[in-house]
Amino acid sequence: GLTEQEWQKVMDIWDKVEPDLSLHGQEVIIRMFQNHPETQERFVKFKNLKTLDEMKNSEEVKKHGTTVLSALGKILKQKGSHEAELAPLAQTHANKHKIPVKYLEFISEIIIGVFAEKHSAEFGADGQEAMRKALELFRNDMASKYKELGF
Ligand code: 89R
Repeated sequence: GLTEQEWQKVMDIWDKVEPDLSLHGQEVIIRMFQNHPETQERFVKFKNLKTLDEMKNSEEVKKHGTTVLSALGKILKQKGSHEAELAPLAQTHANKHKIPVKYLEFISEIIIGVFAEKHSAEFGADGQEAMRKALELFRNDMASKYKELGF
């Protein structure tokens, strides 16, 4: 797990991100599609987006980015006691969307990269390390749920 101090660092960065979730979310989703095109294939609603411009102009991408980051924010705020949040998410991402843990690794690094770029002053090496640990915990617990679900 994380120390109270590490959770505090995670919450500090989240305070910076939260006022503009849609901008951060849009950036995360687009970068995930650009760096790992196989992730885009999982989205019926985004398969048709071909160019970077199409992605940037898509209100749906923005909306989904907000959905993803608000869900992630809710999870992080539980500081590891996220069973109630993770169960339904693992269910849909394993059974319905078929998202391997490997993809969760991709998006974790992208999230850290985007936040670090946008908030370099507040998000130093120790903050990044704390966020990395929090996202690792999230992934490990998702992986256990995936296993229970036979995915
Ligand atoms: C949240 C990662 C990821 C992460 C959600 C997160 C409800 C593919 C988070 C639901 C939430 C909330 C929803 C909506 C959702 O057609 O509308 O559980 N994701 C939906 O369905 C990822 C990654 C991929 C991925 C999909 C697809 C849908 C979906 C497809 C359906 C969209 C539709 C990257 C590994 C926050 C907790 C490829 C994470 F934390 F990892 F960033 N999703 N999802 N997601 Fe999610």
